[in-house]
Amino acid sequence: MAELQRLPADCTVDDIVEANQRDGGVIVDGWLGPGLLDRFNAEIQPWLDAWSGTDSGSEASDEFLGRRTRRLQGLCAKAPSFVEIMLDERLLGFAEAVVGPISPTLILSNGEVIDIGPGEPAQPFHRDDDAWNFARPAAPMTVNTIAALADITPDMGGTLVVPGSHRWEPGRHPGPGEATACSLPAGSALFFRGDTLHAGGANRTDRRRRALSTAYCCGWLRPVENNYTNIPLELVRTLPRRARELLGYALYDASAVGGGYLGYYDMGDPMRLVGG
Ligand SMILES: O=C(O)CCC(=O)C(=O)O
Repeated sequence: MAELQRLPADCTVDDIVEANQRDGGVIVDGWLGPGLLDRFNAEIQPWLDAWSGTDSGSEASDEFLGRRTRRLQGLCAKAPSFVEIMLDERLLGFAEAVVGPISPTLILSNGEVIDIGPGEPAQPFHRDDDAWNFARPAAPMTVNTIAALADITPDMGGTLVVPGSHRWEPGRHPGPGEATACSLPAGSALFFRGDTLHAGGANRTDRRRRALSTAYCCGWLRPVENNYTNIPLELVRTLPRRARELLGYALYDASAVGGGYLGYYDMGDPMRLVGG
């Protein structure tokens, strides 16, 4: 089985980019130090305790997210130390190097705690860029990191990665032995490109698998007008449903045409925020 390279915490952005060019992903051991990890874990705990189930407004999306998996978004609001994580220079340098050829700026695509519960099956293999499956860019549109918030072993749902799959033709599926399951001590992280096949692994243990995904995408992955800031929510709530959908308050579910899911409101259906 092909394994991913492991780099030390004091590695350079170039080391991360180079390993990604070759393998599609790399592990940075000790990416998040123990102090930051403790603070972040303490900040998210009440939110994890209050989690009320997987309910994104789409059955297909719920299946993909996992019904036994607690997920949190809106992390800048829920966990102040997330700001420190999203500003990490190794992460930003990696994102700029990978996405830079097709976008002069970045935008946070997703900051998400992914806490896989016992008995959760593995996700289907996917590429993060396939959320925008109609696009044909000359470089990946996204990069992602999966950081272990507590020790993660392969049998707990360690991320499955297919090394080299960023160079595969579309439609090729990994055969037996082509994927590797990440083993990540707390604080270590997988750094990978948006065109690399990966999946959350099956959790065959009685422990939860707690990880943080921090993903950046091209700054142009949005409409010309910022409908979310330009129109007050109180006004949006008074508009016809079709108008609310057209302003972006509908979950984008392109699973029927080979795409992904976009626009979650706190892992749920954004229409809930503006009147159901
Ligand atoms: O949790 C993981 O290890 C990967 C999750 C993932 O790829 C996803 O939810 O899209």
